[in-house]
Amino acid sequence: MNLRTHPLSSPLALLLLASTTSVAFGQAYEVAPVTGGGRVEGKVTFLGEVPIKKIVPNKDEAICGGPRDEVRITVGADKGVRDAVVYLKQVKKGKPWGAADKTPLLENKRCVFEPTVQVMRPGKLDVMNSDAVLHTTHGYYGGRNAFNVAMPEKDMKISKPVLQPGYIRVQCDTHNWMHAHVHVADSPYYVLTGADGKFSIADVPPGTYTLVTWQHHVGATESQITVKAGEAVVANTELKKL
Ligand SMILES: [Cu+2]
Repeated sequence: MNLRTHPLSSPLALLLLASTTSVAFGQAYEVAPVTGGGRVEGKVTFLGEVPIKKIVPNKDEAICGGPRDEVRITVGADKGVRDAVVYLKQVKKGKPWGAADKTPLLENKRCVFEPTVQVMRPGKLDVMNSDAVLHTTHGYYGGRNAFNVAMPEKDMKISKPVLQPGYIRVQCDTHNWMHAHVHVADSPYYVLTGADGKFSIADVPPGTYTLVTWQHHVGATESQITVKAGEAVVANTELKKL
């Protein structure tokens, strides 16, 4: 398999790429019967030393806590990477989105975003403040606003429409160490890796695809895969931080 790290894997380049591709390839996904669907499965690993960032809260310490180390890549005992976004790029037609789950939630909790990484279909995103301090949840598609929600009260919840596929970088404008990552999918062919780093994407129409593995510290890693009717193709990805 031809595995390569995308040359535009710096965060800025990735943002530019995400915003331009979603404009250039903005056609809506079409649900169509899948004949002889196959599966893509594999494991995302990181073998290097886990990168750490020192977090030093400088306000609201009673709720936000004190200085601490934050891992930039969540790696399990078997080197599996949790919360990598794995998806097939720009699939034009295929399986239905499936039954709608509950509205996705982005929670501000003890001055950390939960979840830190999520993938959602286009739709509503609930933003919630679970702390008795002001949080200002600000999402960007590249340099453009996706949403900007100031929530001064505990238990406030505000629903925002998030309709454009692409990557949204989220920060808190009140607490500069708070970051989250929301991917708005352009097709149902996506998944978030579990704690063991494994993933599986089912009902893929036979064909050749670009498989993208995105992790917020590493960026995007792409590989070409070919799915044959009724078969599973194994696509393991080892993340490399350039
Ligand atoms: Cu905040």
